[in-house]
Amino acid sequence: MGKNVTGTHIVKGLGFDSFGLGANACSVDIDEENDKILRIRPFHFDEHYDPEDLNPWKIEAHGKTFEPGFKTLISPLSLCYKKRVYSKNRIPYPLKRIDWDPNGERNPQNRGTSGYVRISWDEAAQLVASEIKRIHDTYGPNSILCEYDGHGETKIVHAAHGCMTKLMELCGGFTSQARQPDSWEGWYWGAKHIWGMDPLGQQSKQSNIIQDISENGDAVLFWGCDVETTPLGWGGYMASRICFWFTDIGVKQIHISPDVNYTNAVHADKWIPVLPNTDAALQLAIAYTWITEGTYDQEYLDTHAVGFDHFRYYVLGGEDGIPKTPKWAEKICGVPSYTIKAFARYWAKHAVSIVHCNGGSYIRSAFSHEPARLEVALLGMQGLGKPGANQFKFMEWTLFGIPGVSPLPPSKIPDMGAAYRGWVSSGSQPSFIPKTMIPQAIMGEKVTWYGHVTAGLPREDQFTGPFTFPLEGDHGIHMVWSDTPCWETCWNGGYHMQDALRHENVECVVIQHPWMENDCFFGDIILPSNTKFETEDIGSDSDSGQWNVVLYERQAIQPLYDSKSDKEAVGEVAKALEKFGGIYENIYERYLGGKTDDEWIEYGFEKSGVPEDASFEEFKEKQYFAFPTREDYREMPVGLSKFYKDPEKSPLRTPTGKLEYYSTSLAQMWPDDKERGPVPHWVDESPEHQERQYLDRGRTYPFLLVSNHPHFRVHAQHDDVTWLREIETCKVTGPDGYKYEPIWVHPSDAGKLGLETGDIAKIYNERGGVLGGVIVSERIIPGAIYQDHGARVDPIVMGAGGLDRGGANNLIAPLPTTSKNTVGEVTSGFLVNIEKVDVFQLAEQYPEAFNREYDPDCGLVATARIVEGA
Ligand SMILES: Nc1nc2c(c(=O)[nH]1)N[C@H]1C(S)=C(S)[C@@H](COP(=O)(O)OP(=O)(O)OC[C@H]3O[C@@H](n4cnc5c(=O)[nH]c(N)nc54)[C@H](O)[C@@H]3O)O[C@H]1N2
Ligand SMILES: Nc1nc2c(c(=O)[nH]1)N[C@H]1C(S)=C(S)[C@@H](COP(=O)(O)OP(=O)(O)OC[C@H]3O[C@@H](n4cnc5c(=O)[nH]c(N)nc54)[C@H](O)[C@@H]3O)O[C@H]1N2
Ligand SMILES: [Mo]
Repeated sequence: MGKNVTGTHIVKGLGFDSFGLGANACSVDIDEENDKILRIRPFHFDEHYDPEDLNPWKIEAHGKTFEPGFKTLISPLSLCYKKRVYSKNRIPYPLKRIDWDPNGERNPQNRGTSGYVRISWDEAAQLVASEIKRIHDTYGPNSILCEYDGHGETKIVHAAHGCMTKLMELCGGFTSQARQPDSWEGWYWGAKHIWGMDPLGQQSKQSNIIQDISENGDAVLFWGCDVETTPLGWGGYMASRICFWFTDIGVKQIHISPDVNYTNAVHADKWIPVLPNTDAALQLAIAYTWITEGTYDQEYLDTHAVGFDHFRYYVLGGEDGIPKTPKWAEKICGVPSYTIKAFARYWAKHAVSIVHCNGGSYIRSAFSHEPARLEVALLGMQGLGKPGANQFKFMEWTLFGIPGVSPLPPSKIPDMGAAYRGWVSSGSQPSFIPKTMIPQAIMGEKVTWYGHVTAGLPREDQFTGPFTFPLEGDHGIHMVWSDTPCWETCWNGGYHMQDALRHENVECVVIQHPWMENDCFFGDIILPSNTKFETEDIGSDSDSGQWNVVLYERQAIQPLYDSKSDKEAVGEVAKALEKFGGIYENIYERYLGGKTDDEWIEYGFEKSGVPEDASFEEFKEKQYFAFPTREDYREMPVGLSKFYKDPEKSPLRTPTGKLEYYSTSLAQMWPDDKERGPVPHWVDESPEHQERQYLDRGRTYPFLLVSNHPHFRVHAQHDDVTWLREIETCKVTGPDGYKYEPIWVHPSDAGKLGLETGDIAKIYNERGGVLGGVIVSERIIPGAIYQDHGARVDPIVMGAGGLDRGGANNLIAPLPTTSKNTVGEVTSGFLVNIEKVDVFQLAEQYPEAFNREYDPDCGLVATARIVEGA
């Protein structure tokens, strides 16, 4: 015991949280000296526990054994995090926009360009409180939009997001920005109608699937899946270890994606390049091959499915006269017909499981419900649930706290909900707006949609509505309060959000954030919040599948500059509200919930699932509590094996309890929907989306942009981390010394376009353009262009038709949602063109943008925006 760690260290959970539940897989030990973070290193589960007492699980197959390790397999993003803490882009103190005068001219049109002056916390809190009171009196509480969902540091008592909603609820309500099931839009809107759930891991059990594949599987199909990138913040490198294990025991790994991502470069036995968001065509051609060659499991479908005849009719061309042959698919998806046939035949003969992290960026493309449904359709045709043939997810294994959701043997999942101080569920507010429709709603458009648009709700929820914003008698949005200021960088049609935030409807924008980036530039009042290193908290580590622990997270350093935690920042506003009396009376105490931080931590520990006799004092001393693996883990049913064995006794959550190749509920609800009909289809276009290369628009914008989750960032986070920016492929240094966001272009396209590695180019469509630095590479399929999602906005021209230097390509993503009756985001797999630019000429044309203070090591710096009081 204690063999790996010496000296003092502070334990922190350092993953990237989805819903404030604090789960992560990247706990770290921090060495601190003289109030400085010296280094961040892996955390050792066995520091205070004997490994044998923790009952290590084992996976055994082909004479080999796979076991958990005893230190966290943390990602570079976490190892580098001290550079984020000490970033030159930290907001040092409360700020007010220089030309925003609450008693005079508010100049909304200048948001994004104006400078800021330093103010005191007291003044900042008074300003926010007065604005809340004024908006309440003039328009009512629903005129305040709270943007509070999103990823954040894994904080519990000092919640990264949503503290303001606790306060606003006490003030009579607010309009909530509803969390999308963004990560797996296509699954949510599509797969649910064929098998009753999102991807398998999300709602149902996937226990023991790795054991099952190891014993019975021939191949794992990575369909748009980069386990060396996207599980890092959630599952650490466990997924990577599992890929090496598969190689070790001879389980083949087949990858389908437009790019050579960080996983197929290392682990793939076979890579099948496909054009972005054309997977549905490829899937239909696989179904065609199986149907015409008689190599699918009709007996299984007879007992486990309904409506297969409708599907077969469509695939064979009965409905539209177009048989979905491999030749037909080849022209759309770029995969040669012989490859499609060979692949379909291999699959039919072998036990194949499909793995996702969250689905691949095409799951967030136009009509994404179709490829998601088609994947389940294919799995069903090969006897879904039989040994070696399941689907599983490689990350967020404990997201909804469902036992058995991890494909690895689980222990008890700690529950951090009791101590959690942020986030009021978006569904709890009568006035809410899907995140994808925020810009239009702010600009005064009446928006309508179906469903509560939050992950985890049952299928039927998609049929509730229509919902509308604004509610009858309400007055639209007049104030925005955001603790997640990266909408323009992370969502659909970002340039419209720039227009919305500068719209005259919006009288006040309050931002609460540690770093000066993205939507922060549009704030009128900016409250500097801080990182989890600067506060004391409780947390958990449970997503790696190794060990589940509850963490006592001591404060590592004093708050930097004049910052406060999000909880404390909102607390300041609560105090300032009290002077107005009435509903605001005693509101600070009520906001705190009757406990000090310490008491919340203790309460959280007691309610987390630890045994009743576990001592809080011992927990504080050891800094963690570890749960042993559950004794009965080998008995837990594998994935959908129970459904496979007896669909009557273990039905799916569809209306018939079976796989629905024809969805009667979709047919009844929306008989005229051509985009998401009862049977999954290939969809060419819709009035909102013409994103196919072979359509007219494809002549003007001939390339499909792939915008994956960034390897070197978590969405909008970490773009300022100096150590990551040093990596050669992380940024491309332009002739002007600016570090541009990389764009991958295939050599054959680059030749035609006259582009070379190191050139600066503009990716554009009618919605505007973003710059980037070219890397000519065979890592991307010809006809597609690749640029990561999430680079920081650095505006040259703002608003629709604008231009951005930072390379935040969500600015030019389509604003319309997935399809007619679904409101998912469309942020990847859309059409663009690309051309080389001369940055010196642009600098002459736009001196203000090109002369902004800038440090190539960090990128944008906070002081660039501060005009007085620095
Ligand atoms: N092009 C493209 N776009 C996409 C996707 C894609 O595949 N391609 N994927 C989509 C998906 S799946 C998702 S989940 C979304 C993610 O979209 P978001 O969840 O909106 O993005 P994050 O960058 O994770 O955002 C969180 C924000 O919270 C801030 N933050 C972190 N910790 C704290 C804290 O303690 N306090 C405060 N106040 N702020 C904090 C971060 O700095 C950041 O600004 O993006 C979507 N957008
Ligand atoms: N480092 C890092 N990790 C993250 C995040 C991050 O921002 N950075 N974000 C987290 C979040 S919120 C989520 S939701 C998950 C997302 O996890 P995923 O949805 O799995 O991630 P993506 O990067 O969108 O896509 C994964 C892979 O899909 C492939 N792909 C892209 N387009 C297509 C296509 O049209 N067809 C096919 N077949 N394949 C395609 C690409 O090879 C890409 O590498 O990641 C999480 N982890
Ligand atoms: Mo996500």
